Amino acid sequence: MKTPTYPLGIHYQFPFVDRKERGQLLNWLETLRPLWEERFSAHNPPPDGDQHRPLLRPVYWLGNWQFACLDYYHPPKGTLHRCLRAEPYPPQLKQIVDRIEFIAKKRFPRSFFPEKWKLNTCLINFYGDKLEDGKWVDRARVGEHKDFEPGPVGSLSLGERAFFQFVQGKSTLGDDNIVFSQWLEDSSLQIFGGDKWKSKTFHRVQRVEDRLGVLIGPAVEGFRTRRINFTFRYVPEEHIYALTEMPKPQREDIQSYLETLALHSTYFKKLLTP
Ligand SMILES: O=C(O)CCC(=O)C(=O)O
Repeated sequence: MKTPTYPLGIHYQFPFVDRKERGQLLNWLETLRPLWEERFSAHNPPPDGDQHRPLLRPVYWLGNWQFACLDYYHPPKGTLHRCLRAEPYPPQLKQIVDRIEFIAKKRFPRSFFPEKWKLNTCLINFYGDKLEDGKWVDRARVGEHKDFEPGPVGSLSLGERAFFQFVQGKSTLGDDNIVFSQWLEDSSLQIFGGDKWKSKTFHRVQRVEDRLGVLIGPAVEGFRTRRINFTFRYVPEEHIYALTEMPKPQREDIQSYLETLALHSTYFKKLLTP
């Protein structure tokens, strides 16, 4: 594939982090214990035709944690008790996020930014193979979806490169619905914003290459990680809740996740300490 020219609303930079920063991030990532979340829960059971199932990959959130079983952040209607205040960015990531905000503001028109926009939320996705019934199965992809947090989203990739696409609608028309495709390389930055890329199209990760044969990231039982992606987003502060502000059903649904996180994170340990 030729190097694409990037349309307004998509910025791509490779490399974005240098070897030293990459190394620091990978060292810090080793200290995390990502979670295998279930999509649904006792108080939020699967709708008709769906079933209880784990997510395709382990995840970790910073800034606020959007648990799958609380249905993620979905304005304008789904904003209440969806986002639990979580760990702040570590210093090595904070600096990188400041740079991404600066670049986004330089590259994109003001109309792309909601008031008070800042990248205060980060989803870390771990891509790789999952051990299923004794076999390693490639689970390194994400289906079409939108990131509903308002304003531009910044995406930093580490590890094997990923084939990323924006598509129009969840169509079964083969390739007809593809609007823009690109590879996201190791250490690259992608930022996308504006109506076309945030609202009018979906995005997905079609596949992650397996060329280097190198595993990265923290140990996760039954999983081999070959790519790690950080997406930085904005959630208005008034939509981020402390644990004490969460109603009982939501607290019950996430309690076991918090206990698991508390085994390795001082932030979550403190949160659960009366
Ligand atoms: O892994 C990526 O490059 C994209 C991840 C993504 O689409 C998301 O976190 O919403």
